[in-house]
Amino acid sequence: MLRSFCSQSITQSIPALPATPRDVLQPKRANYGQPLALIPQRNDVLTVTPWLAPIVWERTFDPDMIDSAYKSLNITIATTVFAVGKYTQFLQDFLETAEKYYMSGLRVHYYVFTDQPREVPRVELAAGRKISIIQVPKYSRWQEISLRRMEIIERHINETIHREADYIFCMDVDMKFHDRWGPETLGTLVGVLHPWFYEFTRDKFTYERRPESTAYIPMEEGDFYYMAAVFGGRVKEVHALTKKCHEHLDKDKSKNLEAIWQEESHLNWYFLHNKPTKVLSPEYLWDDQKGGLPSEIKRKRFSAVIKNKEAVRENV
Ligand code: UD2
Repeated sequence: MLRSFCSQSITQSIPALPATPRDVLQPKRANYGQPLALIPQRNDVLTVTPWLAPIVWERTFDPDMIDSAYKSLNITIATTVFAVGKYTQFLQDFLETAEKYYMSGLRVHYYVFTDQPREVPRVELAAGRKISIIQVPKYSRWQEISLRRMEIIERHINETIHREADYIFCMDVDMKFHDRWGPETLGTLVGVLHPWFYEFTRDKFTYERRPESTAYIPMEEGDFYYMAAVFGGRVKEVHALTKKCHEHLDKDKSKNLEAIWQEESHLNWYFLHNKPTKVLSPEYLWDDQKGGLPSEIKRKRFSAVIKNKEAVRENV
């Protein structure tokens, strides 16, 4: 049934791009501050994982140098966002703030998945940026709407995105950008630390704990608790991620199982077994319900807005 979705693309098309942008950065600026081998940029937070992936916090990168290196790469960043049912009300703020802060100066192709294409607001886009609207069904439970994103993204990457973009970020819609979110976030496979769990030890993480589930993580395993409101990477890697999570979601469903945090539980399983090559700090995924920022969070770049769950969800 899902194969028959109407795929409606608006605005002009951008030419197909090489699938593999260079990994070696060539900044155009030479006059940046020297990195000093004996002086860490941050001594209050972990800035590299045990598998040597950077954890991106304010002051761990030079934004001007990063911008000048990425602007010459001519890359396109696909950005998927689902707005089904009453969640269309979040699109305007999401898109308007993204145009202000998200990947400024780079090519961004938003893919808005919705059951109500007419409700997608017309937002003025900067040069090189475009929106495609893809119609999807509305499932009756919010959990189903949320978890089905994996299979829909998998299919859409297969059908079009693999030709249209180099990198992809998949994002929740009930969110707003507040500050720079730039190409320092790009990597082969990217996860984000959950703002409610980054201070905790692994036994406190809300991983799926039932061994019958494909998302099962034993108490003595786990690196971080990643939030499913954002994940990304090279298109091919994110395709592999969504495919595996979709397979696992289906396997569980056939046993009448739904993981405790739906696709977020499966994402955490995936990142445990396929380590992200870059991890974003909670600067990149804050939750407004947490209130003020603790001292380690120097900038709130993107955050979940406070919403009345009973009012916006299909079921409670
Ligand atoms: C939490 C996570 C979310 C995801 C989910 C797991 C937060 C802030 N977010 O989300 O990342 O892991 O749990 O199930 O903790 N959506 C619709 N229409 C609906 C329902 C959902 O479009 O009726 C889409 C929309 O893009 C939304 C996303 O699914 O942003 C996640 O749903 P949610 O935001 O209601 O779930 P929430 O906040 O509990």
